[in-house]
Amino acid sequence: MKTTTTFSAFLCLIVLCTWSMNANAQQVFSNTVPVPYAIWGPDWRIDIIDTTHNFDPMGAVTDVFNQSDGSALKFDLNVSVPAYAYNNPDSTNVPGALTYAGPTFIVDRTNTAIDFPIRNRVDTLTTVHWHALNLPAESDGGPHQRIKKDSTWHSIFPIIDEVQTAWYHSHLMDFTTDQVTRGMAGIMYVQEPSADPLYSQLPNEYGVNDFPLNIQAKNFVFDTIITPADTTYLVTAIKAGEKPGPGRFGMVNGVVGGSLHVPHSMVRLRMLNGSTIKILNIGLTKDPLFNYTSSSDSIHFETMHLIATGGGYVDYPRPFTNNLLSLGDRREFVFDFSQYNHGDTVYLTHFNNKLPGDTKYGGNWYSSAMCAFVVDTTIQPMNPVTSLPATLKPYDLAPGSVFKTRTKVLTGLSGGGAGGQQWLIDDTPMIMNVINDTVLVNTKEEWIINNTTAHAHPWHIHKVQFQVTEYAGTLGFPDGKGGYKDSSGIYTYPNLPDELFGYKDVQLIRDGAQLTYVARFDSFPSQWDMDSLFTHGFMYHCHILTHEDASMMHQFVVVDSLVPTTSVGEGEIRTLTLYPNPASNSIKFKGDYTDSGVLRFYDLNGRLLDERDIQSLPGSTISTDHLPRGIIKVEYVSGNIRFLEKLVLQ
Ligand SMILES: [Cu+2]
Repeated sequence: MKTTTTFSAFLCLIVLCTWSMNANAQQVFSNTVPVPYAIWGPDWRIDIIDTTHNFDPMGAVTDVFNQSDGSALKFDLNVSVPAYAYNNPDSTNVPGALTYAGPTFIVDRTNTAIDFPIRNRVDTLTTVHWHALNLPAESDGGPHQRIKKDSTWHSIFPIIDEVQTAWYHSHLMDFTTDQVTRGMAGIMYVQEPSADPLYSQLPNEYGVNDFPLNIQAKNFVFDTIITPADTTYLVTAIKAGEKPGPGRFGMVNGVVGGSLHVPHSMVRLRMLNGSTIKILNIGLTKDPLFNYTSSSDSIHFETMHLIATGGGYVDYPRPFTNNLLSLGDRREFVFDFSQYNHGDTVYLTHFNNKLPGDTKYGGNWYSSAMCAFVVDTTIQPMNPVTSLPATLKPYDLAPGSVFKTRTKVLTGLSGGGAGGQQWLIDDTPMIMNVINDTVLVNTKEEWIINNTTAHAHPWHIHKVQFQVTEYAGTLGFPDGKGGYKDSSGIYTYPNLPDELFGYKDVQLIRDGAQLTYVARFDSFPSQWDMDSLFTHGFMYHCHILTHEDASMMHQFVVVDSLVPTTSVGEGEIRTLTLYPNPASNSIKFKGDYTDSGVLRFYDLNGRLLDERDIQSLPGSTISTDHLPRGIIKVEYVSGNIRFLEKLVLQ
């Protein structure tokens, strides 16, 4: 696939000379931005597979950039490299196989449990975490829900979240960087066409005027130069985890230099920053900004309208030019392409990706445009949207008084962890069997996150959508010219800059700044109440994946009223594990929890199937002959403590 000839190398050298005055050089957009196939259900199966992927199948990367010594390097990305994909090869209605990342799940809100059987076909442990969703901790797909090779994990939960764009990705302890970087990520739409009055007023035709954009900045590990005179690098592997860096190659849905054809009307762009490390400053421009060289240059950004943050609709379509997109965060924009002519191009640009004062993220940027949108009047949405509603959804702080306030301090140590740095919360690392916080279900809490490090961290918490009530310190947000406004102060609700507004599960906390938010830790529909259990933790962590892997992560449990918070020892946990699973005629338990209690079996709707008194579960053999085949729930109540596990009976 590598087709560089002496002649084209010569041309490259000419181009190189032409562009050597600038940090960035010409990029063409000859690839097609893939629109991941959508799965509407009811067949939600996915397989995690090893695959190979070409990030530049048409050879769009033709440009060069200067090294500090003035010489130039050319990267050849037009090769297949190892990757992971979430695929669904057994489904008959899949139009094309993915070679990278995952399909888009389009899920209606429902109080009925959905079963996502996830089969691990790769030669490593992994997990699949549903980022942004409020679900039972046992279905969350965090570090505890590991899926072994050749086994299937059933993640079962109702979709009770607000209409929003969520996503799913690997969350394996210590290895999230590697697995997400190599493709373990996909997007999920939560929608409610039957009850959401905004559904029909906003672009909603998948792949026509409604697009998922998994925006990533990647680094690649290259071979050494074949011959110095050739100045050509070859891609041999994607392993940003080992030398993560800022990610020089910007891409959308797994291709660099891609074009996406859009209709001559309003289009909904659901942006996810799925990068490993880099915080993006995203905007739409008519110019691809190749010649940008100075922070005093003024860049014209087109105006988009923000309709939703990570947790759902905002109050009204808020005009934005460029905007800060933190790692793991999602933003939905609507942009009006009817102002252009057929064939016109608008670029999705990530501008000068460094944060102010952070010299580590400086340097020459390989390309500024992540993809090109090409207006195509032959694309005809069934129901083209020509104007936006004046208002979207009322926004107020979550009801109720604050039940408890917690303070977390982001800290770091030099000399350990990934990249020579250990990142911590409250000076302590993530330990799998230590619960750091116990939250009483159905309460509202206030969390204060104080970043004492010299690095910005995008704070992320599972299960809940939070609302910023105060931010003190330096806040970096786009200035409309392509850089950042860099403002210091105390911002208090309701007088928040747009950057801090809305339901969020990710918020960037700049170095030295302090974030305060409120969130409700609510329960699930009645048949799921029993799942609020202290044995399954939810995570909160920095979403810079290398920081997460370097231990800037802790866990909390949400307990119900049967478990007084005073009796749950934060920092201690005893285990009880059911095996085998799947099982047929009987099950056993192992672990160090030997207290007497009551063992119950339920079906997935919460109907009691069987109940018996137990003296000590470890060592007992429990017959399951009389129970229905399929998935059932096994509950063990002992004093104020409950264990819960799903069991597959074959
Ligand atoms: Cu961090």
